[in-house]
Amino acid sequence: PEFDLAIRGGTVVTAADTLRAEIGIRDGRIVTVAERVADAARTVDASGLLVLPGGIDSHVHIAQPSGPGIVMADDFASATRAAAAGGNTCVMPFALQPRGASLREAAEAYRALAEGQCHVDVAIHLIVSDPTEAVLGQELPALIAAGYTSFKVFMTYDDLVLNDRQILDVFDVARREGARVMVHAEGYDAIRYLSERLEKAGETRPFGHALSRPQLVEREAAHRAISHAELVDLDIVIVHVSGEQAMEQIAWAQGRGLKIHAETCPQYLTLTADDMKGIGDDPMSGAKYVCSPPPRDAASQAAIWSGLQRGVFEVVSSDHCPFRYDDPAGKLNPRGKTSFRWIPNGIPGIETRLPVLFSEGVSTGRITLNQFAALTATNHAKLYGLYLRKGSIGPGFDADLTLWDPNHRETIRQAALHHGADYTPWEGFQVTGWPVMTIARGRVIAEDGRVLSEPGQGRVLDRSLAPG
Ligand code: DUC
Ligand code: ZN
Ligand code: ZN
Ligand code: ZN
Repeated sequence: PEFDLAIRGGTVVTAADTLRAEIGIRDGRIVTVAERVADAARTVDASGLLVLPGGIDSHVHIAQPSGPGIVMADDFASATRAAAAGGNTCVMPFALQPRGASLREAAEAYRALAEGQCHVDVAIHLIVSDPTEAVLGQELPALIAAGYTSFKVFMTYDDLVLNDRQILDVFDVARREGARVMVHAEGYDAIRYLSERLEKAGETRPFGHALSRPQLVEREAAHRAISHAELVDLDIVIVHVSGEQAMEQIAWAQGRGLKIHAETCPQYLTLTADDMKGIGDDPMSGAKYVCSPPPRDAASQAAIWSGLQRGVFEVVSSDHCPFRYDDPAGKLNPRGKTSFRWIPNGIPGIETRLPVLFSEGVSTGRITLNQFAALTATNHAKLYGLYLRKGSIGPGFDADLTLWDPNHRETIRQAALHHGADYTPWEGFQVTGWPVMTIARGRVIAEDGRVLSEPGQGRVLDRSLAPG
């Protein structure tokens, strides 16, 4: 037979097109997309299904050091297993430079941790926490040239925060070397001021987390990041935009012709700050929803949806950052401490991102199928230097596909998920639309909720520089 695999009978969806077509795959790549393709060793019948580009989740945290006594709930095997089950074929986690340590060594150690463990392809971003002369002058340029073409900087957190001069310096390196910078925009000093005031007033519940990081904290930092980017003449990505106010700053900058890219996440479309109050008489259960920035309110959710519709946002990522709930190394009383300030920030979502966005976005008519493909795959590939290899369906692309049943109704349950966390923030959430098969480089890696791949089938990718 001419092909290893043919997909027949489905509706192929890309960022640009929706069409009835067959796909011929050989050696892990798409060779042909046509009305009819030739014989194949195996044929998958996609009748009644959508054939989407495999999900790319360009913002996930896997096995990331999270402070003394705190352990992330996923390693590379479990996170990428969950990713595969959720319709994803590529994820992008972060190699974190600890303060005082070498960025290059952190990148190499993190890559070694991933090799041989992954079910889907992985491309690694860096986190720059200590921009010393050696990092700015040698390590970072060398890493960018070696394929680590994107990195994240933080405007908050004791162990990660960069001051404004440091931000300008790393932006300058990124502009010179052509790298993509992701910015966590929340203001460090304002959060500290509010946190101390709340604790003094006895507000230590998980809900205090939301009160310590109101929208203006994100709005101010987003504006500051935009100003720094304009000063240095750099395109940046403002990640995990949660609030209407930060989004307004971004839309304002885009309206002035600045290339500010933006990402949002399902939690900012479907969860609210009130979730952090917990259920019934158990305020601590609100810890299950503690992430940064925090989810907002219904008005902010509506604004973020309109930003998706208008193109303010290019990507929807999960910001998967999993901690166990009922575990002293996780959310509940970490190391015996009881204030919201010690709850590790982050929620699991690598497996639920696509169903939640499809159901709330496409099934409700808020976004089109083509927007869905762009927001979940194509634009991730374009932003981070993977395009023409990944992110769409066409000759030459890796055969990374998700077969999607748009009519399948499902209730999200922790018991059915594959991640290492012991809960999901979307427990009991009902969705219409579900991934029924995930194909990665031409091999079926998940089908009907069962993961069929072995760890190591996914590769650690080197990347090229992304265009503007
Ligand atoms: N930032 C993230 O990107 N993820 C989780 C926590 C955080 O602060
Ligand atoms: Zn962040
Ligand atoms: Zn994150
Ligand atoms: Zn079904």
